[in-house]
Amino acid sequence: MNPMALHALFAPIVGPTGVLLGKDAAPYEVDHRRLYQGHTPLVVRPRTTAQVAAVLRVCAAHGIAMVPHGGNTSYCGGATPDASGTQIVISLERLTAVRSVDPIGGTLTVEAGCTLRSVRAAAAAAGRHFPLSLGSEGSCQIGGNLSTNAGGTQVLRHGMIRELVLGLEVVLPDGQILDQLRRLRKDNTGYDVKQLFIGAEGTLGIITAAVLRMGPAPADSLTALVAIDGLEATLALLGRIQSAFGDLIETFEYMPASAVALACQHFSQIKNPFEDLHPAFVLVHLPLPSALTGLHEAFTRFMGAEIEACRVRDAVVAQSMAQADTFWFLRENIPAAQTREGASLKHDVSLPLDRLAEFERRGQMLLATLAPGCRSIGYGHAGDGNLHYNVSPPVGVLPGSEEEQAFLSRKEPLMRAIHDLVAELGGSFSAEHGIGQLKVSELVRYEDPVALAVMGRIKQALDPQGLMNPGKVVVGR
Ligand code: 2HG
Ligand code: ZN
Repeated sequence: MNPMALHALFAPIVGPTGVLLGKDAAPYEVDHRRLYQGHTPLVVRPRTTAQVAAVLRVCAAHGIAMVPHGGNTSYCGGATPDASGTQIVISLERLTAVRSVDPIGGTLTVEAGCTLRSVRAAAAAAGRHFPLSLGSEGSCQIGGNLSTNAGGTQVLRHGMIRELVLGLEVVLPDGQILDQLRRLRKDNTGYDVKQLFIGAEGTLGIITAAVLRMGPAPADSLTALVAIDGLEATLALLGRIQSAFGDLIETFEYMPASAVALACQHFSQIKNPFEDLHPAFVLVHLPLPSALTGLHEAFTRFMGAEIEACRVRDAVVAQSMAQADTFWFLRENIPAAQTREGASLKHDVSLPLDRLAEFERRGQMLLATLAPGCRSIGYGHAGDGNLHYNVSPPVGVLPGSEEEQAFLSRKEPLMRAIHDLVAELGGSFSAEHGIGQLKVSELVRYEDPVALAVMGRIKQALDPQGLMNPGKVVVGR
């Protein structure tokens, strides 16, 4: 169907400002990593769940394929249409209401287009805390976070976003509204249907609103940067620090020297707070409840003993919010630093914790054989077993150069070797970034065939016409 015919179908539902054509649609046609350049005849921007439902009914009646679109921060092209020009984009950006806040029950009912930052601000305004933390919080939207089952830097304590959801509202491919916006901690009423849509990347329906769990707002917090020998020592520290401080440990992020050096190089405001560039660093964060006093002193004593016993090399506890922010700035800008450095190959892997160090060791050996001289920037959420095992070309390789092309040509064999190693060690090739269009063939290769068949049957049952985000996650099933 041509853009004007589509315009005539959808403008009456969402109004003239609710549809975008031509160059206005361009930002919705490319993913933020610029891996995929698609083409869409029309972007539809509903304002209400009823409008989303009406749009989906029209799509179902006319066989129009659609791509749900949030803040466009997918690492896997999950929200980008293909190049056929037949898939409309449905942007949730105008569904931005905070429908209700329940400070007693600790819940927040928000619409899909709210940015993560605005959700966290709404929780803070209610004297609570929404414990999902992502570097992209200013632009990513909660509907996208839910659709990809987002992780981030607080999974160790709070789990992936799935564990923060009590209720969901979803528009199904036929336009029916699934209303599961209950605010209940206990609700064993048959299959937990809403779970199907969390992490489905918009292939089964469009999430329009959610009931989220908020936690208590911390009275105080402690942020520290620890210098350490490497990943093995880091994981040993995790066990001891959890024994000492239990679930107070919210963030435990691993950064090898290669990652810190890159961040310092590309962001002049980042300074290594230690005199030396140690082999590795750990960012530790604990929100502190008001009734538990003396934790700062206990943490300082704990770290002193660790240094004394040569189990860690050094540690700095932030003395102010501003200093804590500098530690967070360092961690959160490693991906941006790697982008500024030029091309890189990303591997978003997770391993059982007792296999993580072996993965890193054997990964280095693979790299030395398959891509000699290349740099592994393997950092991330070590506390929950998720490493971003990203690879940059040798120092000095310029963006756009022949050397960079030679580096990129190693992508497939390197990825295969790394993902095979992950599979051998009982890990996942897609820890938190999802499948999108980037990792569909990896899913087919590594997922249990029975699980793939179940996914295919669910897809077929809910979206028999195959109109919801085609080409993503469960292609050809
Ligand atoms: C992070 O943890 C993000 O900073 C990005 O998940 C990771 O760029 C990446 O690979
Ligand atoms: Zn991450």
